[in-house]
Amino acid sequence: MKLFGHPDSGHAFKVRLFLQVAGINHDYEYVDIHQPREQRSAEFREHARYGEVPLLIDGGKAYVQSNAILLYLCQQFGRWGGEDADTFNACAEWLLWEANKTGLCLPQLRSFHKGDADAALEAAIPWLKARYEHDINVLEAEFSDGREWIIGSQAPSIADFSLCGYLVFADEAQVAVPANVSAWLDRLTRLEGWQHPYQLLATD
Ligand SMILES: N[C@@H](CCC(=O)N[C@@H](CS)C(=O)NCC(=O)O)C(=O)O
Repeated sequence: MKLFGHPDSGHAFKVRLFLQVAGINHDYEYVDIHQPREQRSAEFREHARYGEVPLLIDGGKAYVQSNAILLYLCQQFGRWGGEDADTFNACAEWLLWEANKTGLCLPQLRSFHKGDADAALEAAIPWLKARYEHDINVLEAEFSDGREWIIGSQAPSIADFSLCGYLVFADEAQVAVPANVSAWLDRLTRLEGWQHPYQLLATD
């Protein structure tokens, strides 16, 4: 299989980190998402339905949308959330939560503070910060029972990989990470295969 990504993309990061930690053999291609779409490789343009990273090609088929790719992969391997229907559903719930909660405030706060967002975003910053505060407290409360991984399993699941996609950029988004979430992020960094997105998704 082959993954297309970019180091600025938390969406691509969650998929590549999963592939690395799970030890799934794959090729990786850097896509310069800061270039106009028509300048990206023909293979990428042909398969990336929405023109975005991540794109996964497996067995000649194209898979897009980071959380949908994670759901596909865990089912393929029957692990990391794909063990049984209940585990899969628990993961799916967290992936949908991520897309609509931390995934809908952290990337925007980060873009704003990095200076690569539209100036119009400034008016929404207090709203995005309030959203983040609410969402991170939900996550913090989840981990208050001392469990190591979000669905309570012995090993991380795709839900952990999804949730960390943009939380690893909390410093760039200029938001605080509370203690339980911070400890969980530290656990992720100790997994074999862990690398920061700027290394893991670099050009070479
Ligand atoms: N909902 C999508 C979001 C993907 C996305 O926004 N990708 C961005 C990078 S984070 C991208 O490729 N931007 C370049 C472009 O749209 O041309 C997912 O979960 O994969």
